Amino acid sequence: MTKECTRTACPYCGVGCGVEVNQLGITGDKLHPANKGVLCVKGSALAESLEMPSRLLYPKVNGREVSWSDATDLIAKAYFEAIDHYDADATAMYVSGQLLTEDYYLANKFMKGVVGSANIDTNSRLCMSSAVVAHNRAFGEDIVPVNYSDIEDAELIVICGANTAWTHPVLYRRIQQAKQRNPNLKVVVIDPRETVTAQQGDIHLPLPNDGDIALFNGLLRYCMDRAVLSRDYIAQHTLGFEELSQTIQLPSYRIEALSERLQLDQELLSKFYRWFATTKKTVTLFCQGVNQSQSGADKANSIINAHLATGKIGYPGAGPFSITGQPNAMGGREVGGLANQLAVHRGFDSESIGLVSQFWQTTRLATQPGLKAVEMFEAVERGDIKVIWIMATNPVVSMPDSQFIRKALEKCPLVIVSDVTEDSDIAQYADILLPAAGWGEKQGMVTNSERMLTRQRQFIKPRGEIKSDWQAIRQVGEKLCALLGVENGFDFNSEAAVFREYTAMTGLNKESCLLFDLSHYADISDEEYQAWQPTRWGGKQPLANGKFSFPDRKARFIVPHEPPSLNSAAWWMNTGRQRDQWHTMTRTGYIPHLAASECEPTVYINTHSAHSLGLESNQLVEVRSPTTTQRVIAKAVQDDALSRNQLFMSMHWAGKYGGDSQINALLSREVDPLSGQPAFKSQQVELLPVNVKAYGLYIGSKFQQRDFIYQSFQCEAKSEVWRFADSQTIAKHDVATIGDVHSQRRVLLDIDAGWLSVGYDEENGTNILRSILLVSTQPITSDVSQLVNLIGQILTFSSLLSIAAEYDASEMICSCFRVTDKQISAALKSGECQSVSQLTNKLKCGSNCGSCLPQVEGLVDSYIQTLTITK
Ligand SMILES: Nc1nc2c(c(=O)[nH]1)N[C@H]1C(S)=C(S)[C@@H](COP(=O)(O)OP(=O)(O)OC[C@H]3O[C@@H](n4cnc5c(=O)[nH]c(N)nc54)[C@H](O)[C@@H]3O)O[C@H]1N2
Ligand SMILES: Nc1nc2c(c(=O)[nH]1)N[C@H]1C(S)=C(S)[C@@H](COP(=O)(O)OP(=O)(O)OC[C@H]3O[C@@H](n4cnc5c(=O)[nH]c(N)nc54)[C@H](O)[C@@H]3O)O[C@H]1N2
Ligand code: SF4
Ligand SMILES: [Mo]
Repeated sequence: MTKECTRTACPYCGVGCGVEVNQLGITGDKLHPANKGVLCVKGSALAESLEMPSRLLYPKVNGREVSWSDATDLIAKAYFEAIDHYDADATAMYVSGQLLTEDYYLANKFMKGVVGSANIDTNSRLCMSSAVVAHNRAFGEDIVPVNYSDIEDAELIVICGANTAWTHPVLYRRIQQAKQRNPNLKVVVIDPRETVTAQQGDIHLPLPNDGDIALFNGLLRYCMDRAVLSRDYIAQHTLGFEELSQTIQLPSYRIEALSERLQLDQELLSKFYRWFATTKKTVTLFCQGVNQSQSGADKANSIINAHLATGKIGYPGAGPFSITGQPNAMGGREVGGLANQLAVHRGFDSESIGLVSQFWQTTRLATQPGLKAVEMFEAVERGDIKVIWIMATNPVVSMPDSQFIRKALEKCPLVIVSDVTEDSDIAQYADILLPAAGWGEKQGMVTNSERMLTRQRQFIKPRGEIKSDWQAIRQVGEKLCALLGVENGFDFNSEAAVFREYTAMTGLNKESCLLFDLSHYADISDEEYQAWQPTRWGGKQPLANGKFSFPDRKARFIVPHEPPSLNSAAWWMNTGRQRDQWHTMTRTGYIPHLAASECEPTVYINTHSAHSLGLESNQLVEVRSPTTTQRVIAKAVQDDALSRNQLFMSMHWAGKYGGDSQINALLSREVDPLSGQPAFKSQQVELLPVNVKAYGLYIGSKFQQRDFIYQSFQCEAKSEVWRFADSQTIAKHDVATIGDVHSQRRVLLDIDAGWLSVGYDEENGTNILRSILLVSTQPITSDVSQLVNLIGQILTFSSLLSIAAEYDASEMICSCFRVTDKQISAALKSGECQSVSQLTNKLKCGSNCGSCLPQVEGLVDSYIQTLTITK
């Protein structure tokens, strides 16, 4: 780490918090407008993330280290030969919203400008593409018309399909603070699950899967019947309301019919409608519960319709607010890195094709949209794509039908992967593996959810032969230009030089109706680029003048179509995120305190449904795809946040952490036909009990993997934790085939429903505890952090007994200080603590990043409720 203070940006979510790095460590940047010094649990763990195991340091071809020059020769030649023998569309690139803007710009230029194919798509297809379609259809451009400060100005905040308390925690904290300042501010949460976000709302509407369009059409109907639509705004600034109004006049959108259809309490529903209709300053936040659906674009448009029809847009405290997932999802959209965009908010119209060809000085420009993510991997599987370069994303885990994606890549003649670790699942499919500079080693620009550009800055010297992604593309780009005999379009010597060309390109929009134009930075000097301060484009309030980006300057209403419902399905699988993990765990799985809250692949199920199936808590179950032979085994945990037929699993479990229990293996490739975004949140599945004869838990450092039916891994500070299960009994004499115990001394104890093996070494006359192996016919539910702490300690009879006694489940609430729900309840019950602040003082929970405060508050609230009931 450098000695000076470096101001940079967090590499995780789209809130885009500023981070300060100095000798003392990594903290929130007090001067950054997005977070003013605050970081969430993931941001607070950034220093630990720098200790990544299995860091990839050298380029490799078929597992053998090679020079960059040899690796990039091979890549350029492969692209050239595929273009020459087939055509440009026989090649592809699949990139990521975690690239920096400069990386993204060069990737887009490489594929669309030099290779001559728009087969460049990105994991933002899985994330933001429905919102992009909705913005383009309604506004004529992919514009987010809201800033974070609108949260503070609003009087009603609607959170639809977003678990903001967990996924955008610092933004959520701003909502909570705004509520403290303004007691009139109301929060409504629309989510089929009663998430932590929903628990904290004034109203929670637990709508059925994909019920959003009906809900928002019903809202318009309510406003229309009560004459509270903004007729002036509709007349002056919009088109298409007539057609929409015919739909919303259907009897099925009357509140009585809706409340029955959506199984929502009519009083609650009309309260939400009344609040929306009567509150001028209303912001509607939405995220993946809206976007990741067969009708994601229509869902997003139904929200935008409601804002346009009531004129709630274009002034402080109002507007539809699509929050971005990844740190630079927005930057990628600005660059134009999706297959159906050309560049800088432009599509494949002839004017744009002309302007972009001229700007890039190319005759090879792609002139039609390329393949969207799912289609792209289908083309790979068919053999139509001969070379694919995958950068900063892990599609063999994160794409739907991930087994299909694996098969496709196995068939592909050349797979190039740029990653920071060789442990990632995608790295296993690479013919050529390129070592990418990760956070802290690379630098460039990112744009957050509110269009604010922040510099990520380098503060660690890259080790080995690590290079930034843009440098890898530059090398290949230069070589491909030479092979094709075209002028070198990659003569950049720094990120600043790339940024200058990119911002100059956005000047193509100057004479158009498009708002996006950063060309005033085209002459920025290297020093100015270095000293860049967080800057938002789009002015104080984009769309404030009611002028949209269509030639007639009017916004469009879209008639949204309701998707088929999964209400009658036996089991509906909803998927998403946990508070403490990031995506496929490659950057958070190895940080012990982040791994402690959901410590094995888990399927959440309503208590009543679990009972009716005779399922005990923590028993393993099998989730099956109704259409393929895929199955996933996971621990069943009862959760009344879910409706009767709804299941929930997190998307994170991957690599050695999740073993074969990766939910996306089951999910179908069904997408929104308009955006191509997969329906990750609404999939039909089957649920079956699993015949388990033995449940196992191993804590130590030398687990021997066997062909168990289930296996998962949790990283702990002093040791590894493995959980496993088998359909065969595991007898005591099998002990040597599982743990490291055969090389040590051990004690074997019989315990309730199983046996326990404790491995230890004798050192200078004392016995040091090395491993604990527990096998039981019953699910094992102990809080392993207590057991882990025993490892390395002197083994005494009492520690042995405490191991045997330690089988009690608890939930990790505060990851920073490892405080469980049990400890909190005990402090409340004993009367020692009666409020969140007392708990924070005593147990420290919530006193670091504050990400768990909503849950701590929830525990205090429910404790107070039980007191009232017992009184
Ligand atoms: N901790 C953490 N934070 C993250 C990430 C992470 O990996 N970990 N990833 C980042 C990224 S890339 C993204 S895209 C965001 C995602 O952020 P969010 O969208 O907030 O997170 P999800 O958990 O994917 O899904 C949100 C909610 O949608 C609900 N939902 C499901 N179906 C429906 C429906 O039909 N209608 C409605 N209204 N709701 C529905 C789910 O129950 C879930 O609670 O998070 C970002 N932040
Ligand atoms: N079931 C289900 N599936 C989902 C979702 C869901 O809600 N449910 N959400 C979807 C969404 S919204 C998203 S955004 C995706 C996310 O899915 P992915 O993008 O596949 O997930 P990550 O784990 O972030 O993958 C990033 C990869 O890049 C590597 N990496 C990190 N930094 C760098 C770098 O600087 N350069 C390079 N070259 N590599 C780097 C990491 O090691 C890792 O292998 O998942 C999608 N999949
Ligand atoms: S909310 Fe958390 S993960 Fe998101 S940018 Fe801020 S610190 Fe990073
Ligand atoms: Mo995302």
